[in-house]
Amino acid sequence: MYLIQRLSTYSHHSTPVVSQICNSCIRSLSAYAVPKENISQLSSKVKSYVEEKAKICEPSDIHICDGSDKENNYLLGLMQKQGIVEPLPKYENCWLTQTDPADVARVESLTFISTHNKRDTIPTPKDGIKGTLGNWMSPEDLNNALNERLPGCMKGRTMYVIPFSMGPIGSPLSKIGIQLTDSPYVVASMRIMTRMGANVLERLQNDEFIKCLHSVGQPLPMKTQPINNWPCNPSKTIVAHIPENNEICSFGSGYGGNSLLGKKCFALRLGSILAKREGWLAEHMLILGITNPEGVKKYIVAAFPSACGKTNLAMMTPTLPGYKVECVGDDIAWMKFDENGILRAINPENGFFGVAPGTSEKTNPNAMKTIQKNTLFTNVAKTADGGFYWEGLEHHIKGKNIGITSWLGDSNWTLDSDKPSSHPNSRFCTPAKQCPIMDPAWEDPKGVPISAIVFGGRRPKGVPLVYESFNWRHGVLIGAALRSEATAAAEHKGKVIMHDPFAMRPFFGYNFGHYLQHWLNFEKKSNTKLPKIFHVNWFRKGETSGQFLWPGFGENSRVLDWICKRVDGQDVAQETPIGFTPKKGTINTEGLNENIDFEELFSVPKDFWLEECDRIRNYFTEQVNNDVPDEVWNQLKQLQQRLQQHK
Ligand code: GTP
Ligand code: SPV
Ligand code: MN
Repeated sequence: MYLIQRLSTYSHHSTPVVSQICNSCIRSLSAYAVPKENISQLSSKVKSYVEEKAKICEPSDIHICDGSDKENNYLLGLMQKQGIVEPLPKYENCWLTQTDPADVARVESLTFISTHNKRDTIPTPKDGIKGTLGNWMSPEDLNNALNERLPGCMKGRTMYVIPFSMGPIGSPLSKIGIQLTDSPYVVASMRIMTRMGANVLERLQNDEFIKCLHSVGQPLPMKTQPINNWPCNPSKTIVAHIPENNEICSFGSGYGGNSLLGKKCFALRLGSILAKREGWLAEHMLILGITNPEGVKKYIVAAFPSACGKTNLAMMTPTLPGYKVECVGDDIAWMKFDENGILRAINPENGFFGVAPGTSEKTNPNAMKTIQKNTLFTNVAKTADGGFYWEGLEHHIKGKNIGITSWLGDSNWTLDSDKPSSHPNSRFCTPAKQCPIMDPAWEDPKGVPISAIVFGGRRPKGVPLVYESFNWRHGVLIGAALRSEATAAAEHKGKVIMHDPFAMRPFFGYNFGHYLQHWLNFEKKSNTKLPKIFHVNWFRKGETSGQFLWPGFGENSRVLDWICKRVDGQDVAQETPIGFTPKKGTINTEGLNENIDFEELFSVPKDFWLEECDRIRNYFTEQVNNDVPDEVWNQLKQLQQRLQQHK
């Protein structure tokens, strides 16, 4: 039994307790949002999901979101009153939120996947080794964990029902979810990041959907004052996935990938499971289109770990004269081979949840244009004249006498302060359609045809700017062996080089060994035109200088150009033990104003790479153990042999 708030106002009920959601209640509760008539006609499946969870969580109110402007304005106004957001009057409809500093990033250690068979979810690590390829929980333990947390967790709060589509509504590649949440911030964010509202329910009819439950885990009245008016429950946080039920339950965090459940939980973790089952790929990849001066266009996907440059590359302004880059997506790609054997990709998202620090007119002018309106900023600093500020925007304030309040509320923050103005994982949440270089086909239900797959990470040493795999199998090894310097996007500390296979380590929905086999299997299918596979590294530093050897950002167009030439089969590559690198002089340097040490940038140091092989072998042995496919071992052995034979 659960209450529907303000029951006194609903005089048609004879008792204050209802055991079913009454359509007329729903209509009244959403009155300000002017719901379309059909919103109150929840399908029986949605209705029973909402009823089941409301019974447990005991919200005092239920609000079916229709996705309208009116509803959004109402929610923003409500949050302003509650001190959750404040307007940034320098721009149009832009808002700033500061979270509790204990809730600022994804929590990988508290993210679980629950299946009956543990090995379906994670490989069994070698004896005595702690697994790092995901966390498994038994259904019993998860049941206990949720029973300890969920009952009454929404008391005093409104439960919002968010119908959303990952992918363009109606695309054969799209999927629908229903997220229940007690956070209006999550509603406003989901409205930007997904296609959300009444038209999704219309499309859903009585079909199945992904069930997403989210609570900040702080029923009212709270026992202690929330910090920054940001309710959360870090000591009880859990982000749980139950693939068998197509279900996600997230408790205790209101931030990013922990709470916007369409993104990592649905589109990647459950998505990768559906993809394996149905023969497609759900990947942590950006999607871009690049057109050369002759007007030839190619689409490329690229997997880099969190905070390693996907948003930057996806929206880049090429410095190469005559080239054009257009954006399809900046974080997630759903890809499927079509009936002609062409790999086609859609971006399941509708917005960008981008890293703010480092974003500027110089590094990403298109992102700067995108975020001038209808954008939610979280954990960035603000200027006294109602603007945003973060590391990388120093030129906005230098020489001006503008006060800055840091994300932690220090209103005397200056460039000399010893703490950064913004959290390193602070983000903007902004509608994709506002990006001035969205690709004309970014919402094409068929998806865009992919010519190349690129892996990359932050590798200060040893890894060249770009190299190409010898074939698909070797490319799978390159993805599996991906390593990168830790960033602030999760709870990791320090600059250690971590293994992050396929940039998916935090996002695998099932056993990584089985995932590798899934990738390898595409080679065996007849009639698939397999894209070429590459590895890039914008972050190599000079052995003596300690400075980046490559200017990056818009200059990365020169690397994309080389990749396109290889896709066309041009003779611009030379063989090295690790793959093909550019022949001398084949990276187009037209208009490049910097002196680049190409010798060092492309060197393949033998000792470094032999050590890298050892690390990868150890990693596979310790972490993936019996689930490493033979072909991956074979590829690693061949790499090592090529290195040993190399002078
Ligand atoms: P998630 O949203 O967490 O998945 O991250 P992302 O991969 O989209 O990362 P993003 O593009 O936001 O990049 C984050 C950081 O990488 C910023 O600090 C950028 O300044 C830096 N960065 C991006 N591209 C380059 C580059 O080409 N060179 C260098 N040196 N830094 C870069
Ligand atoms: C990432 O960490 O890869 C992100 C940010 O894209 S979050 O949505 O918080 O996962
Ligand atoms: Mn990401």
